Amino acid sequence: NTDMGEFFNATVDLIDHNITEGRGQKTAVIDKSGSHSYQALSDNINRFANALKEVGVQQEQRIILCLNDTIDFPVCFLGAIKAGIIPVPVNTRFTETDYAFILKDSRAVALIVSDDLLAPFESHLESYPALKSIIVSGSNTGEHKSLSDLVKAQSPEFSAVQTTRDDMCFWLYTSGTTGMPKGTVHLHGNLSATAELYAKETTGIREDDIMFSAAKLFFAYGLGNGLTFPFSVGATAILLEGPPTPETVCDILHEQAPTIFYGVPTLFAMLLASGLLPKNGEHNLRFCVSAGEALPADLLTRWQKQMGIDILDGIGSTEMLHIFLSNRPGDVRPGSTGKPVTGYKIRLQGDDGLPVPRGEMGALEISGPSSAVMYWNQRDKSLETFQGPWTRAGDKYYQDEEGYYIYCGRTDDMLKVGGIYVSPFEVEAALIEHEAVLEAAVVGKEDSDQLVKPKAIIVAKQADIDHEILAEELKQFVKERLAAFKYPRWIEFVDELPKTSTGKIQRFKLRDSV
Ligand code: 3SK
Repeated sequence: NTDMGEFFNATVDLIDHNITEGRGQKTAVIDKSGSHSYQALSDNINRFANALKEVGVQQEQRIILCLNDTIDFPVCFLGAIKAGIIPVPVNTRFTETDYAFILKDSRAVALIVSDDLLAPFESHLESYPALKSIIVSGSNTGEHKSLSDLVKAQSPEFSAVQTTRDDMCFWLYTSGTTGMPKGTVHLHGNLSATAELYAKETTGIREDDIMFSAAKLFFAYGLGNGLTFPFSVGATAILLEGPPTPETVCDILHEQAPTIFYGVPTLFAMLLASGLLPKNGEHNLRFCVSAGEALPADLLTRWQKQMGIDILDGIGSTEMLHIFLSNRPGDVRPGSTGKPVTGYKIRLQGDDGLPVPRGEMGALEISGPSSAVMYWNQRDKSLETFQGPWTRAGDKYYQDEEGYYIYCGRTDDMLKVGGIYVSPFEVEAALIEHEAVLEAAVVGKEDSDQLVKPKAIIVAKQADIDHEILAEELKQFVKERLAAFKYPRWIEFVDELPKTSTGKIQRFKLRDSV
């Protein structure tokens, strides 16, 4: 059988209908530089695809995108996909070590990077023979090629290469408890599956929506919210280049009048505390969406009261690409993650590997059409996570008597802080580097909004050291070494850490004590 499967290209699927259905002049993206129409977006996607060919990138080769949220992100991401080239968007806050690993692991042949994000790559550029082109977005390109010059010089015509739904399309790197990030391999059909089943069917997005995601496009959550979903219905995406703070987010809510806002619980809590939110009746929001960490019931009710609209809490994963379990408009149960998104199956597994009875806690597994196929170069980790049609999430849930799913924590030691994974081992390793620290353990502790943040338990080398001064010093010490959100918000000093007879820290005892 030589049947390769029907032609399907994710870029063609997301973009072309907007032109054929007469939305060429409609605004697709609003970013710091202004409004960009669907026609301009489509033309620049084609120009970028041509540019990649010109610099010698071949179909199925990988290119790294380390880009801020501006129009350049969708142009590069979708341009590469149209040419059958594999874009690998990476977290703009990864460390130099992470980038060095990703360049090596992916054998990327090109790096497309925002000018202000180039520095951590500079020392590695010579070390990777596979890396042939560095293309810089922004005006400070230095000795490198300028993205805008390269794109401008190309034709706006480009025919998509022959791909199918099952062709490799893009990768997203995700962090684990130990080791380096894992390249999660997604297929061409996966983006449209999340748009159809979650965004359209579950939440009811529309062509007249203006969508604003605080989560950046390099996260699976942000990629759906700010790119796949708006383009799938011909809506408008607002992109925020800098960090989402109460000030920057509220400016957008006041001035650009989005109809859907996608956030994470930590940000919703900060927005409520800021006093900057528009009043009920003074905003254009139809609803909000929350993911990344469980949304506490109290936070949801305070938001409903102040804003007069719902937050649809859901859970997704990089491996499943977007949300597979969610509350729905008109069916929101505070304190729960809702019910399975149509087209996805959920099961909860007990320690014996069998499904748990209703009401009992089990490890969450998902089966659905947007699942990644593997982690690149990581056979053992792939086998653990991708079990035939089922994908393991690493979360524990139970299902109540009415079928709603209630979050109970992680199956591993990972913490989700502001929607982003934090490995306690990484924070411990940073703490241990301080000359006054003998041993360190990091666990999750709930703050006053019931949102988990890291707490460190420290054994100091000197018993008589001033704990207050050392605690402040250690917080600063971690902030200087890791992404700032990973620093321990609380530090407790103890004489010794609870350990097993083999010397392993008994984290559950520390968790109980916090
Ligand atoms: O963290 C989540 O819940 C999430 C949601 C959508 C896509 C990706 C992720 C990790």
